[in-house]
Amino acid sequence: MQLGIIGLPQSGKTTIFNALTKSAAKVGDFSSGPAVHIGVVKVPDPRLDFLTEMYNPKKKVPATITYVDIGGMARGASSSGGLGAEFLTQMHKVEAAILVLRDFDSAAGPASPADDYQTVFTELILSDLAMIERRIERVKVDQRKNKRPDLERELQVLEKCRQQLEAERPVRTLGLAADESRRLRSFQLLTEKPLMLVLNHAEAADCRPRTRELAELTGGDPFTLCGPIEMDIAQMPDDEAKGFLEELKIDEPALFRMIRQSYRMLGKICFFTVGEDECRAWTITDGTKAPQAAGTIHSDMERGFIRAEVVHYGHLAAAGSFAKAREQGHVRLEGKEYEVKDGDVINVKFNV
Ligand SMILES: Nc1nc2c(ncn2[C@@H]2O[C@H](COP(=O)(O)OP(=O)(O)O)[C@@H](O)[C@H]2O)c(=O)[nH]1
Ligand SMILES: [Mg+2]
Repeated sequence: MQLGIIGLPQSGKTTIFNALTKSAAKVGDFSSGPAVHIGVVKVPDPRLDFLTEMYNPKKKVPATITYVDIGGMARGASSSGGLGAEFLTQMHKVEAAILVLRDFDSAAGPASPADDYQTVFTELILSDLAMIERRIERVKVDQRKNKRPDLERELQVLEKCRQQLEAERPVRTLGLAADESRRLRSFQLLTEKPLMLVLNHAEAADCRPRTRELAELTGGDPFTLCGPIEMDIAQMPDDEAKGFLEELKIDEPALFRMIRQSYRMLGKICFFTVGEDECRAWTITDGTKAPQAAGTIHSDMERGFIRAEVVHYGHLAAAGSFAKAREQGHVRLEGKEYEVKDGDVINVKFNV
């Protein structure tokens, strides 16, 4: 799972990236604008910790999320040739974007996250619109040479997108059918990707009014944090961080909330594999069937899938051992149509 962190310069992207990934990329005036930072976060999961204690494997392999700090989004990009090539390349690689909005006064000006949201949103809309219009022209040229029905269908989808974007609405909320989305896939439209809003507020500030304002403006539910505090926490040893959190009356690092929110936003879940060699968490899209879930482990497992032995984490933990869980009737055999659930512990039977 890859997410891109975007926003206007000096909004706190790199600070938040550092907090999420426990990195130490340069922030502030010394940060080179368009630099891209990539960091991999191990997803903390008490279920995997428990399974690891139970099986005592040689290796514990948590799920991971990759966060990409994508700089280089300037105000008014659309009027000067569009969003940069590097920005677009990075955005094409990520499944979703996290938009950081500055809610603290700085040298860049007084805080105005709602205006900044509009600025960024407009850039994303205009970038998609330019892409769609280019493609519409292209398809029309092709159609003059050769009237293919698939071109006609593509044109219909493109026109739908154009109307949506001209009305300043994201393609995401167009409710496209699966085959329509497929036709758009190669364009990697920016406003089709899920977007998480992060209100980056000043220390000890009451950000509730701003959060409400943004929620009304966007119809979403913005995530709030204070970047520098989170960055400090991320760089402390665990026990020190614990004391610090208690002192500030913060329940948990924003990193944890952010990871959960990332899973929710993208409709992702985890299943586990266990054994003496390794206990491991795997990320899949909710609704994935057993063979395709097995395919994330190894393509042979999907190709040669026979059935899966499945026990839910909760049952396994309560029983205390796989054998006990089996005695209690919690270990099931599931076939090709089984939809894997969050927390399933799975043993794939396959033959190639
Ligand atoms: N007061 C305050 N300053 C922040 C906050 N987040 C970031 N900053 C500061 O804002 C400046 C820009 O941050 P940076 O992460 O480099 O922004 P970027 O350009 O979006 O990557 C740095 O000096 C940060 O220390 C915040 O929540 N509150
Ligand atoms: Mg930066």
